[in-house]
Amino acid sequence: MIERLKELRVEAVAAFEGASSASELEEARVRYLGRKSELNQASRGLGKLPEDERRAAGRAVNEIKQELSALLEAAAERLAGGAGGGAGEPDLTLPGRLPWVGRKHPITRTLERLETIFATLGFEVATGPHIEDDFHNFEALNIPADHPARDMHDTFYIEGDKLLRTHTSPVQIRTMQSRKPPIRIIAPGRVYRNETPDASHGSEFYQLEGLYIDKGVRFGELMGVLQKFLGELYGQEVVVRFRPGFFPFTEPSTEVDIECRICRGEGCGVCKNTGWVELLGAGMVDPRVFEAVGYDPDVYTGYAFGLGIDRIAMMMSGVSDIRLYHENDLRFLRQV
Ligand code: FA5
Repeated sequence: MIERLKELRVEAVAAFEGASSASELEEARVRYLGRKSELNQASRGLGKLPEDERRAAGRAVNEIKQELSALLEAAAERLAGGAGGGAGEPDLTLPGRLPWVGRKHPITRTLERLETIFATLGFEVATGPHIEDDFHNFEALNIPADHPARDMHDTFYIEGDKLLRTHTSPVQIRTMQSRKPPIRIIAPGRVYRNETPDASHGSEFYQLEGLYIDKGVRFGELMGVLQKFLGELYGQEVVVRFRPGFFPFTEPSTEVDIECRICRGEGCGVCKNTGWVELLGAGMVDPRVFEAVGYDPDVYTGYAFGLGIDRIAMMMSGVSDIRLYHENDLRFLRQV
């Protein structure tokens, strides 16, 4: 009997190790370990053996059962790990796995779109530092110390007169200091305000500054350029509203709103139930700014504007919370 058990063991090992699919393995299991298998029958017949043979045969049966059970488990694992799951065959009906392709952040894409539109309108790109000084961020823009307008910019101060720029307007000053008119620039970049974030306010967000200085520039040109720009961005049917506004560095000044594209003017959390979203501030450069940079206000005039890029992006893709852009959650970023 021991001899037969040894033969059985060799056959079973070959069958388990050679199984190339789950069904083949199951067949081998039934044959060598199943209820009606030779091994099981030998196990049941042990009682009929003479005393001296019984013990040795019993040990051999148990050892073989244990070994074959372990081999069966290993073979099952091997087949499950292979192509096509447990079946051992690839499932050709499954959809292919697309490789993950990275892409630009929606704010970057919006920024590039804005740069393209303004390039066609003759604007070139200028940049400036994020760590600014009091002169460029405030003084030269006609916001002296203790001026109430400083309260509108909740500023992160660093040390001395250094601060994180609260808007992109200091790039106006740096550009005018380093060049002579005509100047026609846009200056996009990140700005910082110590504000409590909500659906439409971030404490870090992006602005794009525009500046055009030459002889004889008029307010009507500013309105025309902004209307053209918003039409290019949102489609010619966009509803634009120019509201009187105040900025110490422009006179006269205007705030420019568009009808809220999340609720189509009905009122929602993003537009604070007004139906309008403020996208930018603008106006004619104040003569005091020209004096601060050494331009003659009797010779030159110009306009400036500053818009919130995050808000532009929100209105373009119907995103209802500005904070989503800065949380780096790929589940959101893959959708917009
Ligand atoms: C300014 O920052 C002026 N420097 C803009 C300007 C430039 C006016 C040139 C005139 C001439 P204001 O604080 O309103 O203005 O911000 C401009 C735009 O930035 C707003 O219209 C809005 O779109 C966006 N913005 C302002 N605060 C936030 C914020 N906390 N989160 C997101 N966007 C904001």
